[in-house]
Amino acid sequence: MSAPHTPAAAPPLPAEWSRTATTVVMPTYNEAANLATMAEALMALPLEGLRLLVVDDNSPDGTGAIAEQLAEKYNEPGRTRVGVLHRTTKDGLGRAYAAGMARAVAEGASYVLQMDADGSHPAEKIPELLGVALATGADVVVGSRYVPGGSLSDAWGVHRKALSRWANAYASTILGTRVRDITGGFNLWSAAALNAIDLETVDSAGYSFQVEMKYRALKAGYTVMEVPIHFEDRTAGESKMNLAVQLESVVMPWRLRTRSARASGHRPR
Ligand SMILES: Nc1nc2c(ncn2[C@@H]2O[C@H](COP(=O)(O)OP(=O)(O)OP(=O)(O)O)[C@@H](O)[C@H]2O)c(=O)[nH]1
Ligand SMILES: [Mg+2]
Repeated sequence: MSAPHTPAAAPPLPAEWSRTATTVVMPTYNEAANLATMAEALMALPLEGLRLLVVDDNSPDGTGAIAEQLAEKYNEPGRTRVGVLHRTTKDGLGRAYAAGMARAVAEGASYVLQMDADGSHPAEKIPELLGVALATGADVVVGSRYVPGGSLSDAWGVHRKALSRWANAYASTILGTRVRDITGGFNLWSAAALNAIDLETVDSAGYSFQVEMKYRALKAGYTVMEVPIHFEDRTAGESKMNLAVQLESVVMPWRLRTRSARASGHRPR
């Protein structure tokens, strides 16, 4: 007798698409409680070409060593599925992403996906993001909390939700973009877009990286598509958000706007 058939939540991608070289770049700082679960969810996806690159800033809780153990667990001779980029000091999420994305492209990724290590971003949405990129030719696909169908964790109170919405509207308005989730951190990039953005010159050390990257992509003429996601509260561990990175996020949209106006020879609006 054959095993009962459980329908998949979503149809798989065509086999050829599932082999696309896609690297998930995951910055970590003290994510020992979360990393193994994240890796397991990613490695179980029906995406043959998927790799994980952990970018660890010498986490005191031993996340870097856990990442090495995961590499040992999932890598096979001739097939690297998990890589680790060790950096010496905590240098901000933006810097970790820029280094990891550059490494991923140098190692041959056609697409790079940014993803937090804390369980906030839904791994099961990755095939859809990749499918949208491949089907439409879009070079940037945003996993979006703020398009219809997108949502925020119910664990977030009214104030936190309002602050997140406000921060998003703030950056979008100053920069005059129509991206609904410009602050979001679950985004897929083509290697071509990353090359055009020139990661080495990205200014943001912290969370404003998300805004700066999308703005640079738009300015370079790339289309940004948005796919709805549900954003969960972090599963375990502590937030790394602090006043310095929040201030950078307040100032950065103005800086980007001024710089862009100067480059095009116009006075800032
Ligand atoms: N390598 C590296 N990773 C970082 C740094 N700061 C944050 N991260 C990672 O970036 C991701 C997002 O950071 P979070 O602290 O979750 O920030 P957040 O999502 O805005 O805040 P909460 O989810 O509320 O905790 C996580 O995977 C962090 O471990 C850093 O300086 N270096
Ligand atoms: Mg988080």
